[in-house]
Amino acid sequence: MKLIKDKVAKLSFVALLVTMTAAMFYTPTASAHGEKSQAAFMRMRTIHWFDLNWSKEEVAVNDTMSISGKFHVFEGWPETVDKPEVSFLNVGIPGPVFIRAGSWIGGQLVPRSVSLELGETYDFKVLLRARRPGEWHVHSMMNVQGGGPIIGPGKWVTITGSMSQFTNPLTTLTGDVIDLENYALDSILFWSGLWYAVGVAWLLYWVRRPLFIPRYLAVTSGKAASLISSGDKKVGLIFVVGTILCLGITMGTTNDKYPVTTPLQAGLMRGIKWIEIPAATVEVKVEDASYRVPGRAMQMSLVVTNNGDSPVRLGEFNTASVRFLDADVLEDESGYPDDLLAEEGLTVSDNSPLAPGETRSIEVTASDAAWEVYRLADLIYDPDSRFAGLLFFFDEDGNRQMVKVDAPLIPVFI
Ligand SMILES: [Cu+2]
Repeated sequence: MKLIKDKVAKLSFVALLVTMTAAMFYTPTASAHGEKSQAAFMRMRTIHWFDLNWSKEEVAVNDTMSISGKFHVFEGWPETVDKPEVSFLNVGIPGPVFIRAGSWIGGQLVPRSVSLELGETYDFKVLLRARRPGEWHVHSMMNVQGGGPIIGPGKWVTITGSMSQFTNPLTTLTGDVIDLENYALDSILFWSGLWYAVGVAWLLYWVRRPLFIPRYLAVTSGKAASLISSGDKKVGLIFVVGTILCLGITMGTTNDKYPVTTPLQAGLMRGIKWIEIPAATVEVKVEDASYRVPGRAMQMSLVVTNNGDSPVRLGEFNTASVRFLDADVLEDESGYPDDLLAEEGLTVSDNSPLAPGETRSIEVTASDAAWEVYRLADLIYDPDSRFAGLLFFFDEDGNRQMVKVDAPLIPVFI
């Protein structure tokens, strides 16, 4: 009876091991990245991405495309998220379907982390080279240490061709031309395989013993020492000595083979140039703001003062990459992703040009299914329900002014 139980326990353990191993190798194709499940306040109150441009919608393997635009680092950065003192400009794509050929902030190459200033606006560009054919959702993204990845808008991009054609040639500092795509792949496979085999052998050696309950009983009855025989100690020693010998010998041969190596470069770049934006001459005060759950609409009561010298109209409200436009003032011609664009989503009670010197109270409604689809409405269940975003005002000549809003949001359920 005991024997059978032991057998069952061992078999279950092996089955578990096999399942876990299989799970590690099971990588289903992911087409999106859970951008909708990122907390709404993270998307609304940290990095505001705007003027985004994806240079291509279809690109062949080995060809390049770029994502460029601007991002505003919000002053009202949430207390619960670390400040963007160590940030890395990235892209959100499902695995290495592109390689990043270069990224720039304020015209400066940023292969490393950068320090960003709250309240400033930066322009950026990421150059990508297509690697794996398919249809992929391509986002801009900022990785913030202590804050996680802050995702920007995503657009579907198709990569055509065949992955076998992909090459990633590179000249090393010692003058060798290598293809990074398969450089030293044999060594990588060999070492991964070797340590995997050693690990499995070690596990199997111990798994064939009585498992948890018998061991537990032996330990509690003070016979723990009897669980490890002198044979076990010898085997353990062979593993230790073997591992050290193997490392020592191969380290020598590897050093001979690659005499010059430099560590991966990782430092922090400060003093990244932001865009000098003249202070906005339009002043906006949020009197109150509410979100009507049944109507999927956010309503703001604003007091707008035009301190400039030309009449302005409100054209856009941008929050968490969703753009609500007043079609009378602004039409999108940049090919912005449809699901993030509410072309007629912005309704203004009186959007006639606001004359210089004039102050007006307006009711602004931003309504679109995106509130629910992009799960921004979840904001109302936060302990600190605040919304934030960018308002864009335009004068007759199309000059744009950006005004930030940041205010509590009160939900209305009826
Ligand atoms: Cu996505």
